[in-house]
Amino acid sequence: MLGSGKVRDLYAVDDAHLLLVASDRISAYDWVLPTEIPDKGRVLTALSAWWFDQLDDVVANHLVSIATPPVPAEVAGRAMLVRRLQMVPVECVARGYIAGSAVGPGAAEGDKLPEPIFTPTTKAAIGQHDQPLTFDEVVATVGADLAEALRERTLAIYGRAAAIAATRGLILADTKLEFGISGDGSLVLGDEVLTPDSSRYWSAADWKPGQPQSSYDKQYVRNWLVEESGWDRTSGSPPPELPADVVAGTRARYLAAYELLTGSALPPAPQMPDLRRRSPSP
Ligand code: Q0Z
Repeated sequence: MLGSGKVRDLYAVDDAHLLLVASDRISAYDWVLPTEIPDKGRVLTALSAWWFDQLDDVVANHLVSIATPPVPAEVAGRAMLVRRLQMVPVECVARGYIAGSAVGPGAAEGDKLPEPIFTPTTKAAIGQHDQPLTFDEVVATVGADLAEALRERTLAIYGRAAAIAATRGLILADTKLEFGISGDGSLVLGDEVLTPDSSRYWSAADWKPGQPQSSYDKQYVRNWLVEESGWDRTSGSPPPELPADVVAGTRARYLAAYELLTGSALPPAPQMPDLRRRSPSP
């Protein structure tokens, strides 16, 4: 294995390719919960692939294919075969609404910004939090030309994605993107994109400016953890197992996000080919 995040794992395939595997693990309040959400990895993988396709006239991307058998059945449908890039060490965030960040005077959580803004951050190690970067700090890190290109591409992607989400009744409040540089020096969109784990989607019908909004998927699990489970998140002790109904409710929300955006049901998991020898045909 080349690396792992809280809920994803990265494997080397060859000099030019990697396998990015989305697990069914879920994180909340900086913990990986002890209970998996069935199909979450396939939802995030299929949704990323759908967005790469939607955006392919805006930006090139690293996706080669969704790996199907002969990769092991356990990862089929949740592994992306990707081009190996030189990753840019900046998390590129675009936001069109105020959420989960410091709020200035005259603005409140949930408000729409006058125009979308680029709010880059550091790429923190596991267990650390990403720290905000000024645009000048991005320039100092990657140079002025690349910094300008990151800002311009990030806002172009956000603009297109938010417009698509709006046609499905969803507000894309913000999104976090990662870019890399390909062999020919061009800027390529990498990682997972526009999933509920990297983006805040809100129901447009339920949006009320000036207050915190319910994020599409994890709010449900967060609410259970804090309001019903008896767990004290300031205690330092790990969160409890999720009960079956909370697993089912969380899974349903991930699937609903996929279905709302793409207009289709999540395809069934790829099946392993049956390699047993057939009886000779007549
Ligand atoms: C992505 C990450 C994960 C841990 C490296 N196309 C690419 N080329 C080179 N490197 C990467 C990619 Cl996507 C790359 N990460 C993020 C993913 C586990 C870290 F699954 N790190």
